Amino acid sequence: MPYIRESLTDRVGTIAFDREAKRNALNEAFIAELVGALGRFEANTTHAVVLKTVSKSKVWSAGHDIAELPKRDFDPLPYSDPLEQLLRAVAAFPAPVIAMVQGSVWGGACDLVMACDLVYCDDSATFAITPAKMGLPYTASGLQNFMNRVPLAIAREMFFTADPISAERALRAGIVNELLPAEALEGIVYGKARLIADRSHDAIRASKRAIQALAESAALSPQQFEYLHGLRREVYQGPEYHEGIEAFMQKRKPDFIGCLREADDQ
Ligand code: LCV
Ligand code: LCV
Repeated sequence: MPYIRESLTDRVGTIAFDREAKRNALNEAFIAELVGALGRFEANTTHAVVLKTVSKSKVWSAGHDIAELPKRDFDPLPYSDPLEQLLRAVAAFPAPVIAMVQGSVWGGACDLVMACDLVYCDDSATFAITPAKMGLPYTASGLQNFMNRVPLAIAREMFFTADPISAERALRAGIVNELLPAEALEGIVYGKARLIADRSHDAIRASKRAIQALAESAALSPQQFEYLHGLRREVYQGPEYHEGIEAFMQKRKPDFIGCLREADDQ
């Protein structure tokens, strides 16, 4: 498995990201291994799973593999998107999934951290959600994931600026459960995982599923749903999404203002 290292000890599973060359960007093959590992852990009565990087690195994950995003006119994050499938697999896993974060977290990887049940980090961690950098319309489920986790003011700041927030601010905002010294992080995370693994798996599975169901329960009329879908389609069929992708692939800063000028000229 070129992208992850997987282990299981005393009912605590570990998945370590091992795609440093691409800053642990989550492509389809990487995600297939992550989902596969969760499936194997579920089959082996695993009572807690830790997500981490194989070694302390500057970047925990650079988010969705941008090379795998559609170039224009198609929904970049459809329900079937591998990253969306991973987020659902983490939420559906019948035991707590714990993110141990060292380094920067970007885009869909920030959504992945938010989908985890518990998050612990050291002060090298930063968190950024980046659709505004990509000209990309984020998903309603992803927005709800953030709104369930952080105050609206923080969710708006993160989505409107696409700027990383520090570990200290992430602690205050409720993104992380604890901000720990780097040398203590692994010991404390695995101590929590082992404590959870020693508790009633049935009671915890029921609590996790109930919390998930209650957190997701937002009454949306079909008309409201269609409105949200229309908002997204306007963006991913627009020039700014195309410019966002092109700019990243050409390793340059996107020129969204230029898109506005082009639109005015047309
Ligand atoms: C593919 C990559 C990536 C990458 N994909 O190293 O949130 S949404 O809605 O936007 C969602 C759709 C999403 O998740 O979009 C992705 C959002 N991610 C980002 O905006 C982060 C993009 N990456 C970066 O800003 C930098 O790579 C960071 C700051 C993470 C690391 O910078 P550093 O200088 O350490 P490089 O940029 O040199 O990247 C090393 C290699 O990883 C590739 C990048 O193209 C380069 O590949 P090559 O060595 O082949 O040139 N890479 C990095 N991120 N998300 N590929
Ligand atoms: C009956 C008790 C109790 C007790 N019931 O003193 O959250 S849920 O879903 O689980 C929910 C259903 C719920 O609330 O379940 C109960 C959760 N409570 C606990 O888990 C705490 C259980 N108790 C303890 O851990 C210890 O008793 C504490 C740490 C509270 C105090 O310890 P300490 O050494 O000071 P003892 O354990 O010696 O208890 C003194 C007396 O109180 C009884 C206990 O059985 C003992 O009675 P006897 O002297 O007759 O032996 N006792 C304590 N908690 N929840 N009885």
